[in-house]
Amino acid sequence: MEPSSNQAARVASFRKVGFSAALCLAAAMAVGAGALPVPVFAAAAAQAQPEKIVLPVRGMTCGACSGIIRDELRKLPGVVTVEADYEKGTATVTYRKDQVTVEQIVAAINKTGFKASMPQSPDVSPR
Ligand SMILES: [Cu+2]
Repeated sequence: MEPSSNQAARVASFRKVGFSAALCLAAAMAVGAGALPVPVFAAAAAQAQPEKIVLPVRGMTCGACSGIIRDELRKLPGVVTVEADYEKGTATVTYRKDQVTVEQIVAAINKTGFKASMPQSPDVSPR
């Protein structure tokens, strides 16, 4: 599939600021291209921009489950925003990679009793 010029421009701007363009593009595709919350990035323009990642999480069955994950991840230094969606089975996290790693985020989710895994390629990501 040919990337749209919009996507290409996005990748180019990510590269300029040192983003992992492939990862961000994967996240954007996972949530549907164009659904990327641009204001989150714009607000952080002054400093290094946060990475965004969509993690598959198993075991969530209701809003309280996603709330537990949100509360736990918000305690982690470097985590900027957390959206946990029990219907999709995903946790969408923006974080500062100089302060926290994806491994630490996954470990924090697993500590709650839910099972998070590293992000998959867009082809097999839950929607
Ligand atoms: Cu629940």
